[in-house]
Amino acid sequence: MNKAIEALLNDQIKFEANASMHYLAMASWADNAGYNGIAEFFYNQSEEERAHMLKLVKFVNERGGTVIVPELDKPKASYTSLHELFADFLKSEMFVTEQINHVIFECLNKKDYNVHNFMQWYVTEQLEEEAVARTLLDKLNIIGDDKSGHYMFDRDINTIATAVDVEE
Ligand code: OFO
Repeated sequence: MNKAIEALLNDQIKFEANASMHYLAMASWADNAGYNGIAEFFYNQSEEERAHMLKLVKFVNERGGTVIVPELDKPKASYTSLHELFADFLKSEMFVTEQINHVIFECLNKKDYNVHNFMQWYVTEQLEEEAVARTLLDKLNIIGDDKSGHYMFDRDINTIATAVDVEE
């Protein structure tokens, strides 16, 4: 495997792992604050990001590359509002999308069509995840500070997220 591409895939392993820990911290904050639906959503997101990381780890190993298991950033532990929580979620997904686009760009530059092909799965996944994050933030913007709205958002979040995923 091209060394520059291998390094980019290792970076991506770190970004996915960071996202997993970031969402775990979000789940834990929500759980503690009594938002059980939001907690479940982020526990699941955290698992998904871990799966994305593992998929990359296995791919790099299969291709004869060397995986560097990364040191992770300490995630933010508390939030002042649901809006802040979901704005962070969208920001995190947009960052990952940007990084994936960068890997794809470099694959084309270096003519590594195998990795380019492998990364297409991530492109589709990011489209879905960004759409979910954007929809949830839109809903919160409609709800504003209304506490009963937050109650219903927490109750319905997993249904809303699944519906966006299915539409995609
Ligand atoms: Fe790894 O899918 Fe989003 O970030």
